[in-house]
Amino acid sequence: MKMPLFPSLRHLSSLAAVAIFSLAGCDRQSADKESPGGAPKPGKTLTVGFSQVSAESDWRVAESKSIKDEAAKRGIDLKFSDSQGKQENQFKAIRSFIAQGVDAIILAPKVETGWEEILKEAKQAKIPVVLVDRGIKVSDDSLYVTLIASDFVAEGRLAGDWLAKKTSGKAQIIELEGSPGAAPAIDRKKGFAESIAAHPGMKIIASQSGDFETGKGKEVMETLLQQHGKDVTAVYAHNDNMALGAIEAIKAAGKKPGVDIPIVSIDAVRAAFTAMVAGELNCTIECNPLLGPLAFDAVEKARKGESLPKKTVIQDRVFDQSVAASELPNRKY
Ligand code: GZL
Repeated sequence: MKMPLFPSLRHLSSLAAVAIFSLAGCDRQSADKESPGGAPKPGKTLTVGFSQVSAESDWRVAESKSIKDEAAKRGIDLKFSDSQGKQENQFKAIRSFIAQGVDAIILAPKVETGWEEILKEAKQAKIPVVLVDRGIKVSDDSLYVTLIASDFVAEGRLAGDWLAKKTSGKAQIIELEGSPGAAPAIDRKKGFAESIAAHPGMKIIASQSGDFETGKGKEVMETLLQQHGKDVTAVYAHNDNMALGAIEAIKAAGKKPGVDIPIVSIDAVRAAFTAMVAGELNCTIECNPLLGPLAFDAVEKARKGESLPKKTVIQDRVFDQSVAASELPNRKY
């Protein structure tokens, strides 16, 4: 409201009315946020903001669907924001959620770092933040309520252990890495390296990011085949989509993926099972994206002021060609 230099009685009374209303509003809002148990008012629809990385992979698409389906099932008003792979856009989305006064925020963080400031703003606004899928590095872990994610280091180790068995501990490996700075890329690299360190005959001869995307995975594999085509004997991809891109590149180079060059990847999306049935992919380590139910359980617990573990680790399984055909019909994503 624009106030004149010398306010009349009329202006002052309307100013007072605005002040009372907004205080009441603020009081009501903070009451909503801090009401005993924090439970939303009976009949009040819960509003939750979800900041998603992008739609870069089958895994990501499945995760978004799980969150949206679960919100619909619970009658929750979901504000969905796709950041097109840019952390800056995730900051913008979270600021918008705060301005809208959402009851909670679910965040799938693109990268591990840079979250202190924006999460302090959410904490200031008394809006609980639930992390799904990827972890972050912050000095104060009270800035988020809980993290629901797989153990990416373990996934990398499982991939390395499987490849060691498949190649009897002798392999010249091309590694297709996920997005730079993303927890799964950092930790899957770490776990795989730890596993193959036990096998002197296993060596990573080249490693480059394909950003978790099929197209980039293909491009990177094409380039690395030009440089290392004569030496490479196996491929490790941080996700199935990059492995599918690599399969295309290997075929274009006149070699048989899964036969001349065994491939192990991570996610266990349906397309990976189809590739294993076709003999073009050898093994995929599951990384379950169906996080919607757990995410909203955490939101509802946080709203009621119930304590939550700092991290809930999703259990993952290993699938190879021997089980691909029988498992394919059971795949939910
Ligand atoms: C894992 C997730 C990764 C998937 C990729 O939790 O962050 O990002 O493995 C996705 O497919 O792009």
